[in-house]
Amino acid sequence: GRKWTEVKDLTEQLKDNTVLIRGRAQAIRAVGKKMAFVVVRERGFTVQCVLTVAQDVVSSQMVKFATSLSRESIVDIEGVVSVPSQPITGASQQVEIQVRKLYCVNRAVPTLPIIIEDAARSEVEIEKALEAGEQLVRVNQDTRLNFRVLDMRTPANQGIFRVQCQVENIFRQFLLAEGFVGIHTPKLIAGSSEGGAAVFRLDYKGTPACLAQSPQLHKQMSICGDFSRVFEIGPVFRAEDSFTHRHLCEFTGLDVEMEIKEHYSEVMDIVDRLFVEMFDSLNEKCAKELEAINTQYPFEKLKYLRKTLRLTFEEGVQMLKEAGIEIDPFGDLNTETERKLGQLVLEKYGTEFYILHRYPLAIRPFYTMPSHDNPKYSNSFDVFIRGEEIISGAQRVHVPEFLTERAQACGIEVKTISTYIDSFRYGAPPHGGFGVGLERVVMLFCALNNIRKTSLFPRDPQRIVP
Ligand code: ATP
Ligand code: AMO
Repeated sequence: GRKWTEVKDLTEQLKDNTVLIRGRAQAIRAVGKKMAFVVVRERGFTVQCVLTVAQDVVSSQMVKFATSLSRESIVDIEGVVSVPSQPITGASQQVEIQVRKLYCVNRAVPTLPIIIEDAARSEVEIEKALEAGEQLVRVNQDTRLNFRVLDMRTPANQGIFRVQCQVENIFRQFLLAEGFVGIHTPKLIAGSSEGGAAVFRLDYKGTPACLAQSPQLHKQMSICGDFSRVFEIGPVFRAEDSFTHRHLCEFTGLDVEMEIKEHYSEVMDIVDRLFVEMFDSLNEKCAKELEAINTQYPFEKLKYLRKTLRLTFEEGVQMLKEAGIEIDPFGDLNTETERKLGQLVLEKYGTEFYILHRYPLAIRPFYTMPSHDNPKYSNSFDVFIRGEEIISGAQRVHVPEFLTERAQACGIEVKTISTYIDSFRYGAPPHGGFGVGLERVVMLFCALNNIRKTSLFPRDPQRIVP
């Protein structure tokens, strides 16, 4: 086979070398009849290719052919790397290719619903361009999602989904190294796993069933089956009614469940070490991807401490109170008070990543363990990035009689979860765990304003295509 060079690897070191690349014709520009420029993009990186009519090297037909290419067509280009005297503005790579051969591998249609160059610009750039009277089609979120295959091609999106992959990778590698076992639990289940209304109901060969709202029940049952420490990466379904910037109807859950010896802080210790390692690794290994995201959606690097800050819910309520915001000390935070508390924590402790624990029992799911010293509180926690929740976790009730009582008190139809409750009758160790929303981690690490940006093909209350 022939030797191919990746666009991202085209640097000055290759000056005067002949290279062969494959990519998309992102932009095509003719200069008279004797010259043409084709910007070729491969996975978010771009290089300017130059065709100049010269005897025995480039014919005028070839220049004409180049200018007839439709944007986004796949092209193979062979040429010589050169270093222009002036910096290049329209491409990521600072070298050019003097084209010798050009093949069109496959054509795109001539009119596209999204022009990648325009879709890749930041809001600030778009404003400037429009002011300067440039012709530009501003693409809104819905158009982007309707034509996601095109939208995905922007450098920022190429970055986002590589960052997402790394989050998942670190999650897995870290937990494997800590002795956790990866499992897969069923997504078709008999009853709702979290209680509440946000469940997709379906017909399971004549029996009513649900799509799993979390792996909660089965990850706990795996602990009863002696897999002392488990994790799962899988789909989670929530029939959310509200159309918000951070709720999807299908998302990817990163779940953990583990035996605990003495205290639910053992679970928070895992969160702490896992996420510090994850953020370090993202900053180091995904520097290029983060830069690409930052170019389109400018954001400040996440501020986090080497040892994650832990505050009790009571302390949080107190901090809000001191800032003049009175909330019910046994009620839940809402989006606004969560954000406000995030701000206060940042001002006081200099971190945008922290754990809030010992939540009021009344606002937690039925399987949550009450605090032994005060049953109005619970051995539970939420974790926040930039004032928004990314994780919920807790110690669980492991005594079947008490679990039944708690389920009833929370209005759960006990018979739909009887096999779950029964699994605690054969001897169950104390345990706890947590669930992370993958899309939320990426959204908030990069300070993006909408969870749809971090879901490849988002499902929300109004969207089930593409
Ligand atoms: P999350 O908390 O992120 O929604 P969850 O599954 O735990 O995940 P809920 O328990 O439904 O979700 O919501 C927790 C908080 O999020 C609520 O206290 C509520 O204030 C806030 N929230 C949920 N939906 C909305 C919404 N549509 N608009 C504003 N705030 C919302
Ligand atoms: P919870 O319901 O809080 O907890 O969900 C865990 C995490 O999942 C994410 N998340 C969502 N992401 C996108 N769209 C949604 N609609 C959505 N809902 C939740 C959030 C949230 O923190 N079984 C427990 C976890 C446990 O205790 O182990 C649970 O499901 O990031």
